[in-house]
Amino acid sequence: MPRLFAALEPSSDFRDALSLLQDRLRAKGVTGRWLDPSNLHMTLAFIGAWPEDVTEYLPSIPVPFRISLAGPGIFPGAKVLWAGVRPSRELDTLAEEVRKKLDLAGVPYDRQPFFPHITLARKPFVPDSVRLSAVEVPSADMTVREVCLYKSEHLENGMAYTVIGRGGRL
Ligand code: 2AM
Repeated sequence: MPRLFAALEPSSDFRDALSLLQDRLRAKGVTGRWLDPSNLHMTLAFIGAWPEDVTEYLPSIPVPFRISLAGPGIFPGAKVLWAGVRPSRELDTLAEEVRKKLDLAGVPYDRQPFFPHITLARKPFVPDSVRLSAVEVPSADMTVREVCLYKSEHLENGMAYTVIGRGGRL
């Protein structure tokens, strides 16, 4: 059964900025299992193993809006190093709408509160001398036009996250 999640796909400029942020963190001595730039995404709802394609339940975005890259951080437990996405009302509303639609369709998802972030590395190690808040964040914005359905797969060389559907396009 595929492992599914709903997420935003970075534009190519946004992806380049994230990759540059990964480079800057590496240059400061931060290590970890870095996500390949092709795998970077911003999760709105994690569904997990589910037998059917749920693309038809993804909301469309009648009024596109902008999101901006923010500074890096680490969740308590230090398992994930992420790049923040500046919180906004539009983004919160979109995440709520995705989750509402999944609820209506009877599709289960992880109910952890939405915290907009893009995972850059798993199992990170940040040297004591590095203050994440002092790392220069490349400036990046993108327009959000669609919600993507992603499939998560274990491949020989690690995880791969692939877009398998796009909301509002049917
Ligand atoms: P994370 O990067 O912060 O771990 C695919 O696994 C995506 O779904 C990742 O962006 C991951 O967030 C997110 N996700 C959210 N809840 C998850 C869960 N319970 N298990 C695995 N991934 C989850």
